[in-house]
Amino acid sequence: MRIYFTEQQAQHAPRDEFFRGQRVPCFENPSRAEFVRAALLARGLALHAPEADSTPLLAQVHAPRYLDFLRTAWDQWLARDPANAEVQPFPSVWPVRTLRGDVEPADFVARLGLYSMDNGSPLAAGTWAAAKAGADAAASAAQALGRGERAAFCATRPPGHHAGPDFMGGYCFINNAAVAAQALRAGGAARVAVLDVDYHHGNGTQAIFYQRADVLFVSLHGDPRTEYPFYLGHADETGAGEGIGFNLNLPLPAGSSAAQWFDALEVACTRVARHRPDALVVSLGLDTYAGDPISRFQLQPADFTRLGRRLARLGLPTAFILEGGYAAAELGENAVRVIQGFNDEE
Ligand code: SP5
Ligand code: ZN
Repeated sequence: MRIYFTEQQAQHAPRDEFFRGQRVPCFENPSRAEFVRAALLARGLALHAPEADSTPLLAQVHAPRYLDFLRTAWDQWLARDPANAEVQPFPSVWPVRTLRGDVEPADFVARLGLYSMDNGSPLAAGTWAAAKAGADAAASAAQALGRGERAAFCATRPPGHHAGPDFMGGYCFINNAAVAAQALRAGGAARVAVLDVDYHHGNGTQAIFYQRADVLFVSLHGDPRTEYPFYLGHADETGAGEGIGFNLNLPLPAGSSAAQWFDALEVACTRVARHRPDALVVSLGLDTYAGDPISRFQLQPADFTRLGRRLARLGLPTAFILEGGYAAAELGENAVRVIQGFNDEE
């Protein structure tokens, strides 16, 4: 398995986020990737810097005006007031129903709201650099599969699966799983499947591929009636237009056991296999872990080995993209378990 890591990840380091009415240190922080790196190195696994430039792919999964905003957001924030270097911008107003999203406001915070689904995705000076490097890793993973690698793993952050065609959200800015899927298609895969096992529904990935039959999206997640992202991820979302039948959501109640979760994973894997994909992208959130501070499933460390084994049995070229997982100190070991389970099954 070819593993990607990038030092750029550390440049996305916002200080704090809103949580239950307070500002608390960001759950999604550089230590997550550092713990993963340490666990990988401790197993003697080699880490590679991305070789690919994702630039042409970005425009295939995100709107140009969103990418322009994201690339220049921090400079725009500083242009408003140099003292903003020490201040985190947050959106405070959004173009919900009846308001217009087609006209970009001149005001920076209003633009930030236009391109955000929540106030939970703080920007920092190096957000673009880190997110772009993560997307480069996703493109590199796809390229590695194209060269005949059995699997690749992107130990990158920030995560991506909540980022939609033209918005950030849920700690996500660029949809790395979508970049990988699109890169695989460009590299000759006729059909691709994205299997999202993060605790939270991958609303961004679903939205990007909702009208397409070539990229199947299957997600296993906390029921959006009670869990973030709340406004997408229900079982009746099955695709639109050409994509009808190519979206499968398997919401599970918060608090679900590992047994319930693996039953749903079987359903997911069966649907993936029926698609007969040429390659698989796994949105690997490890926030299904029982010890996760913001999520409510009950997976134990050994369950991640079992997950890796099950995914290997699909027999597909597989690109793993790290998504969530906020028990940072355990994140590295849990990621390694997925990799070892996958490799052991070979
Ligand atoms: C990639 C990813 O995992 N993003 C998750 C974003 C979640 N942001 C909202 C967090 C809300 C947490 N609410 C916790 C309630 C605990 N009872
Ligand atoms: Zn998550």
